[in-house]
Amino acid sequence: MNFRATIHALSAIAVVLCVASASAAETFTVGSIEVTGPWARATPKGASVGGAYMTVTNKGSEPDRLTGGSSPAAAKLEVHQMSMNNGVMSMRPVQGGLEIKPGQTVVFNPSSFHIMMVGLKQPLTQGEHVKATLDFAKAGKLDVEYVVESIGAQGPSAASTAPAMPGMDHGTMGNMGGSMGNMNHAH
Ligand SMILES: [Cu+2]
Repeated sequence: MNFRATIHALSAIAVVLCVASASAAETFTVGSIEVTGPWARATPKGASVGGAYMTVTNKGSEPDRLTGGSSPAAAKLEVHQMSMNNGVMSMRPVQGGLEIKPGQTVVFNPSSFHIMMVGLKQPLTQGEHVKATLDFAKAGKLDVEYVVESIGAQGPSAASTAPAMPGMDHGTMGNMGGSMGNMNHAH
């Protein structure tokens, strides 16, 4: 094998590796609902809540709603939305669940919709997998597994290219009853 052939062989390997990591996101399906690439953020010691994210697609012809869920790792799972009010980032539960229209894809990420794991039984540790069951009004229950990424992660490690959003780290919420800096948590 001459030098040029070796280079070609190496770049071919690099391409294969890229494709492999990009398609590593796991997909979970129930009825017309497809959940791709679930991930969660590691939490600091003592945190009572953690954020979990994913992409949800409704491949059916009727609307569905994600109403919440459960996990052995937390007391309950709620659907939350981040929003900016008068320059202050706050979050609130999505009342009645989040509607996912036919053909619609909703991306849950640290700056908009997220699954809030409320009442964490232990900190979420980077690298671990957290089992959870999501409740869809129409499609029913879907078992998924969240891969825990670093505390400041903006996405799953295969796609962590989202811009950083300072001041919005779930970790800063700490205990919901305690000081939350500029984070409001509407109930
Ligand atoms: Cu939240």
